[in-house]
Amino acid sequence: VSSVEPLQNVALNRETVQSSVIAAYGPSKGVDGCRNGNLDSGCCTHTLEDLDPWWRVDLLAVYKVSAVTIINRQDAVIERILGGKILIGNSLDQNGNQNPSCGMIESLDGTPTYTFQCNAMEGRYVNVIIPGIKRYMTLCEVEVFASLSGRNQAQGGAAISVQSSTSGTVGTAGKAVDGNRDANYQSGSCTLTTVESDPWWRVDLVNVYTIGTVMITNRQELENGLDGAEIWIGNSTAISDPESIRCAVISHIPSGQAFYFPCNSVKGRYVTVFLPGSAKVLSLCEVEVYYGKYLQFFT
Ligand SMILES: [Ca+2]
Ligand SMILES: [Ca+2]
Repeated sequence: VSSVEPLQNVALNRETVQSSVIAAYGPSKGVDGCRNGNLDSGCCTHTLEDLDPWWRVDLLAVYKVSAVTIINRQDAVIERILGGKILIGNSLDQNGNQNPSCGMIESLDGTPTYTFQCNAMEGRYVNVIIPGIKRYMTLCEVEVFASLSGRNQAQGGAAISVQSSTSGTVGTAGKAVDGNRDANYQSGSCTLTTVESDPWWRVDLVNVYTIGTVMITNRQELENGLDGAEIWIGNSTAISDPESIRCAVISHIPSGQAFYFPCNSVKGRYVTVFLPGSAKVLSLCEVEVYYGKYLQFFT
C-alpha cells in the first residue's frame, strides 16, 4: 500500500534574515505560522527603505520545492509587494539573491495570498527580493511546500520497530515510525520507555539500504531528553557488533524540533537510537531514515 504524503511547510520556524529591520518586525515573523495580514498583529516582517530589499529562510537541507505561498499585508500599502521575486537555490552569493527564480508578483489580484508553483526546484534557501528599486518590504508569512528527496524507509512497508521497554500503553515503539512528527506526547505519536539503564529503540528496515540521513523529532516536554543519544546503523541488531557504525551522537535537539543527522552513506538494515546512562527515559516522536546521496547537509 502506498500513499501520497501531504507536503509540509518546511519553512516554519526556520532561521531567517532580511536586508534590514524596522522595530519588532524581524525576519522570523515571516515563518512564525501566523498569517494575519495586519501589520499591527505582530505577524509580519518589515525592512527599512532599502535598495533591493530582501528576506531569506534557511531550510537546513536541500528540498524539492513544489510551491511557495506569500501572504502580503492587508492593512495598507499592499502595492509595495509588486515586483517581489521568489528565489530558490543553494548559493549564498550576494545573500542568495542570485539563485534561480520561481516566480514574481506582477499584479495585485485582490487576495492576500500569492502562490507560485516551483516544479520541484531544488534548494536549501528561499529568498524573496524586490530587485531594482528602493522600497520597504513586508511579508506576513512565507510558506514553502516541499519534500526531501528519497523515501523515508522507516515508515510503512515492512519496517518493524522495537524498544527496550514500554511505559504504559501509548508510547509503543511504532509511534516513532507512524509518519507523524507531532511532538506532544499527549497526541499519542511518541514512544516512551520506562526509567532504565541504557534504553534503546530500533527499526528493522528489512532490506539493507545505503543511508544518507536520519531525522529525529524530539519531545516537546523533554528539552534535554535526547542529549547524548547515539544513532547506530548496522546489519546486526547488536550495536556492539564490530561492523555496526555510530553515525552520530546527538548533542542536543531543542524540544519539539526535528533535526537531521548525516550518515555518510552507511549501509545497513537496522537503525538504533541508544541512550547511554543509568535512570534514563528514551522518548522519540519520529525517526525518519532517508537513503541516497541526494540530500545534502551543511552543518
Ligand atoms: Ca507571520
Ligand atoms: Ca510519531
